[in-house]
Amino acid sequence: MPLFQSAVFYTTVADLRDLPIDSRCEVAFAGRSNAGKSSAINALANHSRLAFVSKTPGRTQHLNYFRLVDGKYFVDLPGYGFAKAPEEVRGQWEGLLAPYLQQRPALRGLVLIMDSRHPLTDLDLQMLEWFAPTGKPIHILLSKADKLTWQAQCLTLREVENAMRDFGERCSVQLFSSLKRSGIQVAENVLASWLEMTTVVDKAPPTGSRTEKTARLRQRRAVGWGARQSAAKR
Ligand SMILES: Nc1nc2c(ncn2[C@@H]2O[C@H](COP(=O)(O)OP(=O)(O)O)[C@@H](O)[C@H]2O)c(=O)[nH]1
Ligand SMILES: [Mg+2]
Repeated sequence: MPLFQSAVFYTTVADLRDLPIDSRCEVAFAGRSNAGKSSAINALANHSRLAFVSKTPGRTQHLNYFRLVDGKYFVDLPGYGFAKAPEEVRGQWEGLLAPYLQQRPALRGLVLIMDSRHPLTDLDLQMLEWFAPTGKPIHILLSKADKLTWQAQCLTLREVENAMRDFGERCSVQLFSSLKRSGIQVAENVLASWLEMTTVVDKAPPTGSRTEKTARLRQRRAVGWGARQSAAKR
């Protein structure tokens, strides 16, 4: 069973005073509106509609808490980037988001979702520049990877990895697709370690299984390819 499968919607917080007091560990999800944040939370929880409750009118501007197990939560933050009045943006940032991200002891790290076709927007960079000095880790999901070719995925990953060097070693990046359900295990491992939860390790295939034979065959082919390469160089 996926680790976060028991996630349930818990509460919506519009005021710092209403933050859950029993929370020991939580992970916040941020990103531009439409980047795929709700879909990523749903994919991690293996639940098709869980995070879409945060689309309910009245909840989109607030923090939405999903309880994983006792005292551990995912927190869906308001998406940024939609045209809003500057004073509204400032009010929300200064009154709720900034103090939450900066001062919440239970917050273990930030997952930043970026559409892999348009990563590193100005607002993403502002968020990174602002959050990195807290010293807490940041994990970037390059979402909707299914919309890129394999080659474009590799290029984007490298580009974002290079840009992340400026933000210190507590920042990691991966490709992700909620649609194809790819990258989920990698993300689950990162979040499990932040939340001090234990991931369920798949059982190793029995010796002599087809999977193992295929792996050996692939290894042999790879070795053969390497050998041809070095022969060509000589
Ligand atoms: N192709 C594809 N579309 C996705 C993926 N994740 C999200 N979407 C689509 O992108 C749109 C915005 O997704 P949503 O999760 O609501 O974004 P949010 O505003 O960041 O919460 C929706 O139409 C989703 O169906 C993905 O992995 N692949
Ligand atoms: Mg959403």
